[in-house]
Amino acid sequence: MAARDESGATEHYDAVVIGAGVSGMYALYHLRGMGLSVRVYDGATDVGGTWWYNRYPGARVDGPGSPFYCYTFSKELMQEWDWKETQSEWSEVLAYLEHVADRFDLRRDIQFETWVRDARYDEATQRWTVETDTGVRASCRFLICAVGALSTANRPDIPGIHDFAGECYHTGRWPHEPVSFEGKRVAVIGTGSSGIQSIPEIAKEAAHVTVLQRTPQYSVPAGNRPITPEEMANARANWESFLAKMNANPGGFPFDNNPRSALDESPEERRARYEALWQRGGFTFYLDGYNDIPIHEEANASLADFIRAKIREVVRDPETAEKLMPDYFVMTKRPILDNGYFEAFNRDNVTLVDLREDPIERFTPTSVVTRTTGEHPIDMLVLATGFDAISGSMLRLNPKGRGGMSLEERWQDRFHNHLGMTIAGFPNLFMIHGPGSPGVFYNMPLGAERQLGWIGDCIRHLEKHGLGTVEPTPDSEEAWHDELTALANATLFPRTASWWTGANIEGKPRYFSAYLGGSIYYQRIADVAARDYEGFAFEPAHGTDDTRASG
Ligand code: NA7
Repeated sequence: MAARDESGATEHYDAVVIGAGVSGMYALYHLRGMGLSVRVYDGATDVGGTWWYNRYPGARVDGPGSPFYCYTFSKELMQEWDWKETQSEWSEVLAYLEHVADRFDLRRDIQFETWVRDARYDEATQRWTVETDTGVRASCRFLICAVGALSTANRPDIPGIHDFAGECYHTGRWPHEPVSFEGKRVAVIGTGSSGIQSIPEIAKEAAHVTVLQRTPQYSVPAGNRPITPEEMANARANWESFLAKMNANPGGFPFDNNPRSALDESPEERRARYEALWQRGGFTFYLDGYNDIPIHEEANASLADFIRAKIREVVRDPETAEKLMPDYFVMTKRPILDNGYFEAFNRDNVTLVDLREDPIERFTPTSVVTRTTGEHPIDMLVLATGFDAISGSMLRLNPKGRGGMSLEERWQDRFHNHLGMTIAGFPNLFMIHGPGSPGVFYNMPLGAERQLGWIGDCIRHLEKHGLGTVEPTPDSEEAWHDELTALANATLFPRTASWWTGANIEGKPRYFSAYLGGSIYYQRIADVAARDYEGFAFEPAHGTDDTRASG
């Protein structure tokens, strides 16, 4: 049980975890296993985080997929869960996470429907105080921010949008009640993963779908298929060897990426390779291509040209096909998988509006009005407009560190951090999948486990040496920034406007904030720990902490 103060107004824990998604659930499991008292807060009614919110039609795992998008900490869990498809639907991932919550009795330490609205550090007590919208106040030594890299919805501010009187849904905040599209005229803004997954599904039912596209995208057939009992049996029987491969692979999946350069092969050989991968579909299309596609312009063009030719082949109307032609370096925006996206434009009930030549002027209560084609009457608006990604949820939490300094102030020009987990001036605060970490470039359940392994060891280090706090030095933050910038600048990623570079949110610092080193990252953080947490500053514990929970 947690300790309570005499008035009962503040609950005391060793650690508070904000967020009960994939990362927060594991944070609870791991820290509780270390004997810490832990409380998790989440605004939702149950576990799942991003999978709890993103239940729009067509929402599926759109990375390398099942059965390896999963926790690895429990071999028994792996042995008992049957994944149905390679690209699991949101409901399957959510069922898995609910099973994990049951299996490890997580819910008893999670307070749902509770939004953390403030987190403040107190230098005298070396503790954080967390305030929630339900009136619960908690104090803790360690604040674990598992707030999600893709959870703060980006809602476009378009004139008249609030006057629109029809139904309006953001894909990242999809209603839990069934949404019917039948007989309705639906406009979808956005053609990222969420738009591209949902448009073909909406088109099957709606009277008409108007796709409002700002940036045409590359997308590849998802290649979704059932996972056979033999595949599941193989994954179970060889779990250790899969795990070793996952830990060694740059993205955290058990694949051997093609190590060859696209420029080492002839155009015919390249086309043959791309064609075979296209027929198979799935995220490995991008990974198995060639190792220099995200690095070398010419290698990149070979894949971009191949996908553009595919779009021209699939889309029957040449004018629509041209509007759908992407023109950035392929893979430098989040690579997309689809189930019939380009095919949807061959339907009579789907229209494409190219916002680059025909921008939205305004909404009326019953329509969207664009500059050239004028009024498009609609009954429903779907905002597939993405997220204030990577840093947005930390800034929404806006913790206050030493001297009351807010994260908003600290991060005005850049997301200062060390190792993607810690921030100078914010002692004992740890981020999971925050800026500066591999985050969305890595298998996220596995990445969370590996970061929390490091955080747990760091907490043990404090305990062992009677230390009260840990935080990075500003110099180590600078060095980390230089390291991740050098990695990014060796690729084509920073040259494209994307949510990876903060370009989708007005006023956001514009730079590539993820650590692109893949598994090198885990070696780097292990090395820092092995060198007695080089780059970190510690404070001795202030006397006896009599508010420490009993565990
Ligand atoms: P994304 O990838 O950020 O896509 C958002 C889309 O919305 C993208 O096409 C944007 O165009 C478009 N957008 C955003 N704001 C506007 C405005 N104001 N007007 C027109 N179009 C706009 O988000 P997703 O939800 O699709 O995917 C995010 C991740 O979630 C993904 O990795 C999946 O794993 C799940 P832009 O490209 O910025 O020109």
